[in-house]
Amino acid sequence: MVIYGDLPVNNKHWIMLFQCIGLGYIGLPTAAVVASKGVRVHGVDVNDRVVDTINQGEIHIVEPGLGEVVRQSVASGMLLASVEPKKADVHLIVVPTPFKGVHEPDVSFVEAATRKVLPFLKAGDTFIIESTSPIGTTEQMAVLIFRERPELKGNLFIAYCPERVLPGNVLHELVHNDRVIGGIDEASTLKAKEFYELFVEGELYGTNARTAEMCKLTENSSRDVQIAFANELSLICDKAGINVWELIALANRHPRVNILQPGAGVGGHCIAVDPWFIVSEYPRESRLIGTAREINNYKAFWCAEKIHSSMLEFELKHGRKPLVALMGLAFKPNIDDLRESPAKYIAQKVMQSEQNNFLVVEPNIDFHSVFKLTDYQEAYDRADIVAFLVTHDEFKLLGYRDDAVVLDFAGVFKRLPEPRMSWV
Ligand code: SAJ
Repeated sequence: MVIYGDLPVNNKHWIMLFQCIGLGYIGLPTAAVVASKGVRVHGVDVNDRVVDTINQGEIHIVEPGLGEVVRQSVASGMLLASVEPKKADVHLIVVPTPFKGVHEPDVSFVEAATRKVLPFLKAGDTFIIESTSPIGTTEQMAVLIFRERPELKGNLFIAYCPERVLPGNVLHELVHNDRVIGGIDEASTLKAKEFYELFVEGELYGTNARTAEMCKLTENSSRDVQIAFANELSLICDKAGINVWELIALANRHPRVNILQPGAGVGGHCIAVDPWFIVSEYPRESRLIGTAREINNYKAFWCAEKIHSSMLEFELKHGRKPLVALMGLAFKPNIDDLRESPAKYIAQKVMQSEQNNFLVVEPNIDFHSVFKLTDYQEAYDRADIVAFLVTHDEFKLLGYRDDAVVLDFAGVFKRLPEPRMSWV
């Protein structure tokens, strides 16, 4: 067992021990990067299997480059994981904020983590929340802390700093992205900034806690609204017989237009979730944000309906049921993450009544407990109807099949299924 006290201390840091509560997609990379800067890190997670895995120098998530940083940090004794918190100088809360009820943010994990660390806080400590949180959460946690530990009032720095990293590029973005840091007071903002200066090479922008909380929700809502615009265009273009990909490429030649890409819907645990944190609290004021969410959800439903109607058309025309290839299950290209995936939703929906006539493809995973997976080339070659749900790189190398019905929802070939020239 490694005892922190036995290890050489990097004296240039004022932080003797950094404590990271939550060792998931954001917490673990942050813990490992901070450890790699010569600061001792105590990582805490409720899951003892996660803790054991990390203490063996291994990782439980898929993220390029992370395995090596964790291995080195653990081997050097700078990173140690546990299910229990301890005294430290900086405490970072990086736990999930899921939904409860109808799209209401559930901050109970943030609160539980705060309560767990409460007995270990001491005067002069810095307490930072990174979990995506509804406006006012940091202030609420400050109230909770000072109610239980009134002697710390005026002696604790409390701030909110949202994470902004893109899954798949976390290690680079963790260091190079600019950060927004909002303290409950000026001193807290400055102290939290000092912590991020240890490993962030991007700019650090100070503000208050509520603005920092809203900033995170705004970033992901902005992307959601912009994708909804692209998805809405795809619905209009489908009816109008216009190639939406060509349309967007042309419109984007305007110097002040930059439309995103339509797809099978919006997935992941961030963009498909965070806008609801605004909508649930400010429903009357956030009509555009709420509508964007509905449009992006509807797009997945629409894709499933399209597959169904293509299957019926095929059966009417050929007198037999078609074989359908569902290409991709991940929530976005070239990853193995299926969380909140519109592609998975579509597959589940179209396969509800019958499973036999579908070939499900996901080249980034070997096994799925619900779907029997087929090799992508085999599925593509055999199917009568091919529905592209994700633009994985492998799919782009396939030759276009003129002899199949190609439903290119994700924009692999960016072609219309068939020429529709109503003016001829
Ligand atoms: N998508 C489209 N069209 C596009 C771009 C994306 O349909 O033109 C879809 C993707 O296929 C996917 C979804 O949107 O289903 C979300 O993918 P993404 O790559 O836009 O974002 P995430 O969820 O991987 O990461 C986002 C990032 N936020 C922003 O870009 C504003 C990331 O920086 C955040 O840190 C992350 O959410 C988070 O954790 O909040």
